[in-house]
Amino acid sequence: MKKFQLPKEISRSNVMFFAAAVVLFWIKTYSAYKIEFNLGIENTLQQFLLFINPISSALFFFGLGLLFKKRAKLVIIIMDFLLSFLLYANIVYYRFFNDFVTVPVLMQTKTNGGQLGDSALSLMSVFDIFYFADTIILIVLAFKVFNHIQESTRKPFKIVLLFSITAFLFNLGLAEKDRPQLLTRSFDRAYLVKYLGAYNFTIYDIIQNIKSSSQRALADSSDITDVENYRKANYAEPNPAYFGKAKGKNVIYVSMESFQNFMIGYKLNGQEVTPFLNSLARDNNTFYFDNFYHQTGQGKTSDAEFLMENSLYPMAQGSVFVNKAQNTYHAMPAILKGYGYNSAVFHGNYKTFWNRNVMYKALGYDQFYDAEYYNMSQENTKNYGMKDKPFFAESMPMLKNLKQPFYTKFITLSNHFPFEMDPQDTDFPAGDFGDDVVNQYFQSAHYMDQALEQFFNDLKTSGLYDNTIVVLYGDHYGISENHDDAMAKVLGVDQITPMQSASLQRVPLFIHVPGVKGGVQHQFGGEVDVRPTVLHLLGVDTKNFMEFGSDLLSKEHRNWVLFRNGDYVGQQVTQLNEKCYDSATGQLAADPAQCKDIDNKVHDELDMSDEVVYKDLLRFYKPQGFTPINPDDYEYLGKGKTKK
Ligand code: GP9
Ligand code: MN
Repeated sequence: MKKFQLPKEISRSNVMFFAAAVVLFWIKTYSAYKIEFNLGIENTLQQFLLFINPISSALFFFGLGLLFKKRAKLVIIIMDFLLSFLLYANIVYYRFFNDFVTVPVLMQTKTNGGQLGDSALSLMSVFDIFYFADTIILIVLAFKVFNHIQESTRKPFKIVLLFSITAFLFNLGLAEKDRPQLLTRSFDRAYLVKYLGAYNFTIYDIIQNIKSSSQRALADSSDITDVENYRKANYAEPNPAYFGKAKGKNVIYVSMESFQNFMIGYKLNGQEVTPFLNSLARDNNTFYFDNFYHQTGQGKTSDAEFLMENSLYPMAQGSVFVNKAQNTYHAMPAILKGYGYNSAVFHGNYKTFWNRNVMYKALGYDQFYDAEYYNMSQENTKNYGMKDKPFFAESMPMLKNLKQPFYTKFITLSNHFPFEMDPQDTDFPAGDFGDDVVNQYFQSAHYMDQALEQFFNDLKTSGLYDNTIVVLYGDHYGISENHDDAMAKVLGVDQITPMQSASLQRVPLFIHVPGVKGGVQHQFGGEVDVRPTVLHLLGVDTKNFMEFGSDLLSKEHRNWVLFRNGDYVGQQVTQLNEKCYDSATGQLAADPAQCKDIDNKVHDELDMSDEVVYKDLLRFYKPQGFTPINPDDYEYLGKGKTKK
């Protein structure tokens, strides 16, 4: 029988072999996405992007083979094997961690093999050979079909490179359309994989890590001295009336998603939107701060968390949770560990969002109850995850089981842009301001308010209430400047002036301390100031910590608050977009030089904080009495999972 043989032009063609490799690899990768990963595809565009995203990397890496003549097929096979290996490593890692392999994971010295250790084998199956099927087929093809050496001298690499770049830009363009600032905000690895693919994600991750470690490498221990001096000069003594008044009590933080201060006391057609929080603002044992501002940047919720727990500023671009999770921190959970506290976060979204599962280890959180611990049914979830009512209800038994004293954080979600509610979840009328986003905000804020009331009631029933201080804060604005027209109607003004715009960055802060007389507080402050305030209430001396906040209850509290963009609001003067305003009148200040003094401090402070974060300076500093934590000691495996 005559052996099957392709025409010679084909059998020796590197390009045909290359094309076969691209197609096989593409199909394999797409199947792996569908079989192995839960990427939360929400619409046809995302489905399409998932389908096309392997193309650019396949073209590029296999295209490298076309730089060679005789060895082209061999190089393509090697590339195919390496990329398949990377994909498979992600698959095995994902089966256990629901996450993707990153450079830091690989670099971790302790139990490696991507932290999986012995259990890696148990996560593999013989059928996984499928993920190398294309490599095997290519080897067979190279021997049996494309078994002639190419003789022509043509090297079509440049054309393939052009195709690869075009495919990538097309992919990225569509992805940015669906998820703006995908690369700069980089909130979730799963998103990057969904939109750009597993291979492009790895490249992105490598670039990010090189950038980050080069900044870090240039620093040394003398860099911390300036910060130390600045800190000493700006330290505000605790107020003896409050210092230690909540000593030994449990601590609960509640991040109120996108909740702005204008809502407090606001009535829509005569009806209070947030009656529970309004009552809290009048409560005897609650400090309610009504000139309190968010200071977040692109890292949104995670930036707020960072500010509250480290009293450092987030980054000007990107998210510190995502980009600087390998740094050393002296964060609240770690500090309080030294006082016998046990710490946990509760959040009804998946743990990789904002890189929380990595960052929380650096902060020293003992436990992270993420989506895996909740019933994420259709009915219970909306947008990013759990609706607030089932979230708090399901969290309660877990909270009650915690060893006391505890330090915990609850991150709500329902009041998130675009504030859409399922009809059965709201009995509150929408606004009528000619803007859906603004109109719906009243309904979702009302729902969150009800959920918080339920949570407080549950705390009372559980007996925890009297022994717990509760800190509630709005994480950042919810309504952006794009909705100023509607907001002018909401506030009953002609138009939103720059001063009003700044004032809309106020988020409420409540600190409920059992047995301590609170009251409405008008001092100016921001998220950076919460940590010293709370630590002082708990009787913890903060003098030796590298932090930038100033205790809101201290008699020495500085009465101004800066924004991440360098603007600030003060009691006398306010500087916005390089213009100086009189804070009382909202008019431009008669003498702009009045703004200079605080302006200098704002820039010094942001620069110092950036030094600490970019150069990872806390690794050179050990506060007196503080026992550093080791992130490798923490593991959030998820419900019911134990490490072998
Ligand atoms: C998601 C939640 C919302 O887990 O924190 O994120 P945001 O977009 O507000 O940062
Ligand atoms: Mn948020």
